[in-house]
Amino acid sequence: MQKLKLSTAPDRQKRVLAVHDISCVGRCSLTVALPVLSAMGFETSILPTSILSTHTGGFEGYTYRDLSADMNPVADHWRALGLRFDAIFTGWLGTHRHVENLDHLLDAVGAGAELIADPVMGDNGRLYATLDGDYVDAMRRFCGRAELLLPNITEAAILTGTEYPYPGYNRAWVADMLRRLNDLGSRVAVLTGVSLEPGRIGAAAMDRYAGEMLYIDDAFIPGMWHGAGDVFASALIGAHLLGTPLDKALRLAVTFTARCIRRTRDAGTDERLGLQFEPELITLADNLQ
Ligand code: PXL
Repeated sequence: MQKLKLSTAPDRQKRVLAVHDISCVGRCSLTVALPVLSAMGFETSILPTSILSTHTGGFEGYTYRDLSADMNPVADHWRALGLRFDAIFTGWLGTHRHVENLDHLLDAVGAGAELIADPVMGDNGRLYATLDGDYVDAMRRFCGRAELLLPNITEAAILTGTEYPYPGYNRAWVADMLRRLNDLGSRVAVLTGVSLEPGRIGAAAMDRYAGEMLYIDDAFIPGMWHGAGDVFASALIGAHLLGTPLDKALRLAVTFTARCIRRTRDAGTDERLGLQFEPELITLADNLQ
């Protein structure tokens, strides 16, 4: 098979692989990662893990087609082509089989790629209903390989075997959790959906070599903002891969997500349709350094 001709120029466009489900309706996972990373200038390839008619958050009767059997043959084809990625970004995966297939993917095309994992598993202290203990075990093991890890508080508690912080937490708890996440193996841990004062919400991060906690927040807007984690993660990853320092990348992603939430709240559409991020993409691209 004829190998791909890949650029080695230092200023070449970076290529990112996004590995998530396709929820056909309800803006999350690939229907967020692909447009956001494209708008930020990346060549974005996708590996769909499954296809659902909608996401699973609040819809009844959604369809689900498992594509796990296709993942390894796809990776083998890419290996034969000599394909390489600058980063591999994983999100909602479906079952433990999908997570296990990632080892094969990394063997095939992972050399030189930065592995970025958003271990999508749950929210508000609860595991998503479709996931089970095997999934959690597989995800915990896989996250040990990630260089950048982006859980919310529920997922961080599950990954580190920590009690969910009910009724709340403080700055010291968040800093400790970031350290525990980095102890799993990551260089940078980012904790999403962190609120350190009433009426505010944002994200905290720690680079294991810097050791200090960064925290950026914005106004809290009550609601069930489906896909907000994916909007935030995609923007943060894009900025990070462009070489933006962590504090600036965090601010860019928090501000972008807050603007999308505000716009969605003002529009008053069904929250299950996800965030109206598309009209904000121009501002996001303009704000890149
Ligand atoms: O945005 C997270 C997500 C992704 N994919 C599917 C989901 C969810 C959250 O519920 O159900 C299918």
